[in-house]
Amino acid sequence: CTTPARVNTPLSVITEAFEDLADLLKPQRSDEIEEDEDGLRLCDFCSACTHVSVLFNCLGFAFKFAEMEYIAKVKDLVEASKTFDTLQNILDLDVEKETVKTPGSHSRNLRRVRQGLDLIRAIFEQFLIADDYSLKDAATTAYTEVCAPFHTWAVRTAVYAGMYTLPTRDQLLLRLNETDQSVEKNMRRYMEASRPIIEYIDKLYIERNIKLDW
Ligand code: 1PZ
Repeated sequence: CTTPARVNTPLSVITEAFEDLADLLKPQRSDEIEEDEDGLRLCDFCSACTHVSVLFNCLGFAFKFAEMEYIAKVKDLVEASKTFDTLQNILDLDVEKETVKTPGSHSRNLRRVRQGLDLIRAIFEQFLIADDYSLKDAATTAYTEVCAPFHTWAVRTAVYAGMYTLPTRDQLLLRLNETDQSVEKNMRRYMEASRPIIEYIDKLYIERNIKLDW
């Protein structure tokens, strides 16, 4: 069969979703006088996060658990978006109820999804350090940096064991339908776009005097 000259790869779909989201964070030129008080809308955030799911299809069975975890957290936020308009709204309610860190609360799930987005960013960053760097090593370093400090011993052990089952670099490129050049471009674009979003989420907690050590 033939391959079209330009196809939408899974990675480019994710990247574009986060670029669109990052654009929403940029101050609107037209109403500069008044600061945008509402901030990011939950439904916009969720629709970008939903796209990440396609990445999991490339990882194999060992990461089914991570996939289910991630999807469950995003799904909770999608549900929340039916009642709450913005990310700020869910934090404000949990602050009021003192349930920010309570397992299953929207604010806790938002923190987990944010960690997932940051993990992907860190994996991409590691992946691009060298052409011969294995996905396993890239993912292990990224996980150790970004998520391991916040996970239980049992989860960390399972994740490190799962790393051995990750596809090779070439297998990943094949599954993602990317070349060395296109993957670099798309990963860098995701890294750029996700950074302000991650920072924005962190700021929501910090502004409410919630430390980010969990
Ligand atoms: C293409 C690169 C592939 C690299 C794969 C690296 C995968 C790392 C997987 C991390 C699994 C974490 C699993 C479980 C975490 C749970 O302890 C917490 C529990 O939260 P609680 O319910 O206590 O509030 N759950 C999460 O942190 C939810 C989100 C984790 C999933 C992140 C996945 C990121 C995506 C990886 C690339 C596709």
